[in-house]
Amino acid sequence: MALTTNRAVLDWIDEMAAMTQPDQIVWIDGTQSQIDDLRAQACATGELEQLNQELLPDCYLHRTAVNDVARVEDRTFICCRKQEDAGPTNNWMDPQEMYAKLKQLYAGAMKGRTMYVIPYSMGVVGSPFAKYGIELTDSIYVVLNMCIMTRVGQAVADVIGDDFVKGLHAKADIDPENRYIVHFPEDNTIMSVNSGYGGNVLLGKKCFALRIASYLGHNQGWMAEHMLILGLQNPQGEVRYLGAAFPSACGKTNLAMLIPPAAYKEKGWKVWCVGDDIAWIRVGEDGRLWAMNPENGFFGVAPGTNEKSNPNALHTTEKGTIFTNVVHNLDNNTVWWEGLDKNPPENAVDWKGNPWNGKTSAEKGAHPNSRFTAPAKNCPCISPEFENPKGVPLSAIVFGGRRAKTAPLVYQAHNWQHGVFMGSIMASETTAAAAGAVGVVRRDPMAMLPFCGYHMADYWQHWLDMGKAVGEEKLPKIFNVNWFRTDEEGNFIWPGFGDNLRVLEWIMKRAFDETDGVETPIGYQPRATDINLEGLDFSLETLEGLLGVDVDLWKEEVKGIHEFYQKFGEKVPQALVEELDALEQRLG
Ligand code: GTP
Ligand code: SPV
Ligand code: MN
Repeated sequence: MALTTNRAVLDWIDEMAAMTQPDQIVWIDGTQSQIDDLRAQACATGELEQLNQELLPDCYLHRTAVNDVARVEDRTFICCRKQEDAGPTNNWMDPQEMYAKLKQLYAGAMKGRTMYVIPYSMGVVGSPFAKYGIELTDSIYVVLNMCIMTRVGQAVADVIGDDFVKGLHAKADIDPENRYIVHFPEDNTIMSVNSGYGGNVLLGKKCFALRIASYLGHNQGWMAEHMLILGLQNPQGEVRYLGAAFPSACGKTNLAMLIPPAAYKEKGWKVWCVGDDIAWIRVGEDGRLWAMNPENGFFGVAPGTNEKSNPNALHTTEKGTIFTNVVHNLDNNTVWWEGLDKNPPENAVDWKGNPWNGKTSAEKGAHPNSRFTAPAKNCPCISPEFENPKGVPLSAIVFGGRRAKTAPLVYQAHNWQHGVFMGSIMASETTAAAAGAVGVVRRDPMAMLPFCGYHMADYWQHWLDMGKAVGEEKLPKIFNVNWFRTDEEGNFIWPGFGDNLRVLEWIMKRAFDETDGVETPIGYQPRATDINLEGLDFSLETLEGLLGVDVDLWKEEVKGIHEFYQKFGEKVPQALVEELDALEQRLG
C-alpha cells in the first residue's frame, strides 16, 4: 500500500518501476514489525547474518562484493546542463546523454526483485530545516541502513511535497565497469547503479545531504558541509559548539565522540556529539551561524575503534547495528576488526568471506574501510540538542587533514576571509574510504572535494558571501588542526583521540578571546606552554616541534597552491588570491 496519495511521488515511482520492472513494490513504513520481517528475509538469503543476540542484540553482519567496498569518485558525476557549473573538480556529462545511458543500465534491472520505496527525512520530520527524499532500491541492506541513518516512514510520507529529492538505486550486477553514482542537481535527482556499498547507495548521505544540498544551499543562502558537530562543556558547565571538516577517514567520528583525558574529566570537561559527518548550517534568528545534523545514525569506520580510542563509538555499536566487511568471529558469533584489541579470533571469516585465522594470517581480516551503521540514540554522549531542529550556534570551525609533514598541530586564521583561504588550500593523504591509491597527498578544499555539487570556486565564493552576510563579530573563528604528523619512523607523534581535547580547549579559549595567540606566517598559534599537558607524558620540546612551521616546506606548499588555483582560472575569488599573495609575502 502506498503511504501517500501525492501525484508527483506516485507518478515518478510508476515511471521508475516501468523502467526497472520489479516483481513487486513495497513501501517502507519503518515499523519494527516490517524491519524484523526484512531482517529475516535478508538472513534467509545470506544477505545478512544475525550476530549473537545476547552479546549484540539486533546486530547483523553484511559483506559486500569484493570489488565494491568504498565510494567510487571516478564514477561519480554531477550532471547539470552547463559543464562549467560542475567545475573542474567534478566529473560531468550532459544530463540527457547521462539519462539515456542510465536508462539502458536500469532497463529490467529489478526483474525478479522487489522495489522498496523509502520515504525519508534529512533532519527532524516537520521542522522548517528538514528536507525530504524518496529512495527506490532493490536492496534490503540499503533499506535497513536507511532506517538507521535517516528518519523513515509514514510521518515523512505525510509531509512530503512535490520538491522531494528523487533517488533511484539498483544493484544490477554490481558491475564496476558500469557503476554510476549520478546527481542531477537541477532535477533534484540521484541515480545509483551497480553498487551495494555505503556512500554509493545510502542516497540520503553524501549524495543528498552533501552534493544536492550544497547546490541547494548555494542557491538558497545556507551551507551543507562535511563536518562533525560537537559541544564542548567546560568546568563552568558552559557548552560551546564547533563544526570540524576533515576528509573521509580522518577522524570526524572519533573527535565527535571524544572522551576527555582523566585530568580533564575530573574537572568536569565533557564532549557532546551532535553529528559525526554532515552539518547543514544556516543564519539563525540571532544572526549567528547555526549547525544541525541531518542524519539519524552513524556510518563509521570500524578499524581502529576500540575501548581506548573511542569507547563511545564502541558502545554505540552494541545494539541495533549493521556491520559491513568486518571479521566474523565464529567462536562467539560476534565481530572483530584490526585495532579492536590485541586478541584476533582464530576461528573466523574475513571480510571476503574466507576462513581466517587472526593469529597466523598475514592478511587483514577486516577491510580498512569496513563500517558500522548504528543509531545515533545509542551514543552515550549524544547531545541533548541532537533533536533540536534549529541545531546549535557555532563558535568555531575547524579544518583538518592527514599530513605527515607541513601542517602543524593547530593554527588559527586571522579572520573569516583568511579562514576560507585556509579551507580552500586544505590537503590530506587519501584513505581507504574511496577507491584508489591510499596515502597520496591531494588538495581537498573544506574536505568537500568529492562532495561539492557545483563549481568549487563558486563554493568558495559562497563561503565568503556567507561571511559577509553574518559579519566578523558574529562569525565563528576558524582553525586548522593536524593530528597526523609523523616522526622519522612514520609513527604518529601526537597521541590524538581523547588528548585532542587539549587542542580543542585552546581553540575554544581563542574563540572567546580568553587567551592570546602568537603571530606566525600562517596564522595565530599557541605557545607550547599554552597547551595543557597535565597527565600526559609528552615533552614541551616535542610539542614545540609539532607546532613548528617549516618555512621551506610552506614555500613548496605555496607553489602547490598556485598550481591548484590555476585549475579554476579566473573563477578563484579575488579575496583568496590576495590571501595567497599575503601568505607568500609573510613567508618571505
Ligand atoms: P568518514 O566516516 O569516512 O567520514 O571518517 P571520519 O572522518 O569520521 O574518521 P574516523 O573518526 O572514523 O577515523 C578514521 C581513522 O582515523 C580510524 O582508523 C581512527 O582510528 C583514526 N583516527 C581518528 N582520530 C585519530 C587521531 O586523533 N589520531 C590518530 N592517530 N588516528 C586517528
Ligand atoms: C566518507 O567516505 O566520508 C563516509 C563514508 O562518510 S560514505 O558514506 O561511504 O561516504
Ligand atoms: Mn564522511
